[in-house]
Formats: sequence, C-alpha cells, structure tokens
Amino acid sequence: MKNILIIGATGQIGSELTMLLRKNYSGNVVAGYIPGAEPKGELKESGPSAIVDITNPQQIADAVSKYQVDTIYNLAALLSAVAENKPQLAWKIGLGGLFNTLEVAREKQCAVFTPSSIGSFGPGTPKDKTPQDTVQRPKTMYGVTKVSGELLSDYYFTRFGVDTRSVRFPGLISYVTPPGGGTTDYAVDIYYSAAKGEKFVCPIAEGTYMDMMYMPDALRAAVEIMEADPSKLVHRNSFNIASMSFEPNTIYQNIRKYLPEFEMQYQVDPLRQAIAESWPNSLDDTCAREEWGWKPEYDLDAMTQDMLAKLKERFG
Ligand code: AKB
Repeated sequence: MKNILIIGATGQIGSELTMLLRKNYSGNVVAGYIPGAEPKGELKESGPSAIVDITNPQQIADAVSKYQVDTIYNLAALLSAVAENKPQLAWKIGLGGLFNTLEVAREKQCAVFTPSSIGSFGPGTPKDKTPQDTVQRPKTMYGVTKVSGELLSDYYFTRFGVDTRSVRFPGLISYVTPPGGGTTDYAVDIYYSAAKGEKFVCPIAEGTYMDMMYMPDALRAAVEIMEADPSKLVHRNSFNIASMSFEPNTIYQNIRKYLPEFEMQYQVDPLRQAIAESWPNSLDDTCAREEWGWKPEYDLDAMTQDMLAKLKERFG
C-alpha cells in the first residue's frame, strides 16, 4: 500500500498519472490542485483531492499529514515558453515550490518525484545522443529551474536521505489533457488539427529535431523509477529517458500515411524556435536502461495510429 500526493494533479501529466496511480495502488492517491484548476469527472470521483498550492508549504504539510502520504509526485511547473514570459513566477513555482516540497518530505519522510526535462540542457551540450552526465548550461528560465531542481533534489538525498528520484522528460504527447505553453506542444497540436480536418500551422521550423514521447511510456517511467531497487541506482536526479526523436516534417509525413489530405504550413515562432534550437536533438538513455530497466514501448508510427484513433473518436 502507498499513500501518494500528486501536486499539479489536473495538469497535462497529472490528470493521467493520478488515474494510473489510483489503479496501481490501494492507498490514498490524493489529487492536489490549485483553485481554478479543480479536478473534474473521473479524476474528481475516483479518489480524494485537496487544495495544494506548491508555493504554500503549510498546504503541502497538511495534505501529507491528513492522508499519511509517503510519496509525493511534484508536477507543478510553468512550461518553457510561458516561463520565458514569466520568469519570476517560473522560479517561484519551479524552485521555491520544490524547496517547500523537499522540506515537507524531509520532515515527514516522503519520497519525491520531480520531473526534469530535455530543457535542462543548453546550446553547449552535445546535441546528438546527449549523454547522461554532461554540460547543463540552459539559456531559459525553465531550464535554469530544471537543472537547479536536479541539484537540489540530489542535495536532499545525500544530505538528508530524502528518497528523491526523477527523469528528464522529452516533449510529451497525449490526447487527454493538452499541454500549456511548451516548446514541444506543436507535436500534440498537429494531431488535433489532423483529426479535426484542419490545416496545421507549425511554429517550429523544418529540420528542428527534439526528443518526444507518448504519454503511456512517460507515465510508466514515472511509476517505474519510484519502484526501482535503490541499491541499483547510481544516478537519481535526473535520468535521461528517450523513445523517439523527430522534426516537424517527419511527424507530418507520418500523419499523412493515414490522412493523405492533411496539410501543414510553417509560421515559425521566434521564441519557441530559439528554445528548440538550444535543446538536444536526441538523448542517450543507457543509464536508465541499465540502472532500472527503462524501455519505451511506442515509436512514432504506433503513437500516430493511437493518437488519430482516439482523437477521431472524439471529433468524428
Ligand atoms: C516544454 O516544451 O516546455 C516541455 C518540456 C520538453 O519540458 N514539454
């Protein structure tokens, strides 16, 4: 049995991870949310929820005490493009919020999962098959919070024994809850346009490669890293994980296999393009494979078939 608190449970990852954890574990799986982003439908009905604003340490501590939480999934963050427009808030949530979470975890002996990202790398990082341990000098506030979060999480493990673990997520693609304000969002939006029969206007230039992952693989990674045998972990915060790397024309051509009429044009967004160009083309995930058995299940074609089938059910 596990009692779990998910902070940011109604966001892109949280809405699906909360449901998966409720299926996997018999204890309390508490959906932490902020006012204005209340859980709805199955997410609301299937388990407890609590107002947990990550910038409010008392709210985190109260939820942890009330539900005897032993594991916290900290999913609160502003995504990369939004964070560039609101850097102060991005730091407050990303780093201030993580500090609050780790302090509660230290006092109440909780394990903590906090995702990092391909955004924790920068232009000085080797671009192809980026190694696990390498240069991390990001140029975005999002990246600065992610690399600082990795360091802070490792510090709480070595200094206080808090069981912190995490992965560096690529762009995540899902048909459930849309992302808000990321650089990789185009790879979600393109499927919505295709399924609705609309032309897609791509904000990222042809030839710009980034690592991507289908949500079921990402959710499995978040569960498996927290289940991993700690004696096998050489690394903790954070593991490179990977499943596919593509650029806009590759995904467009893949969708056209199933929808030959689908059209796309480019209208590059300078902010997102600059961020994308500062990130790696692809990550080397050997350490995750060796230390806790990470293995993706979806490639681009399998993801496209599933995304189009699910979105077509919704949009007809
Ligand atoms: C973003 O684009 O900001 C995120 C990420 C890759 O971390 N999806």
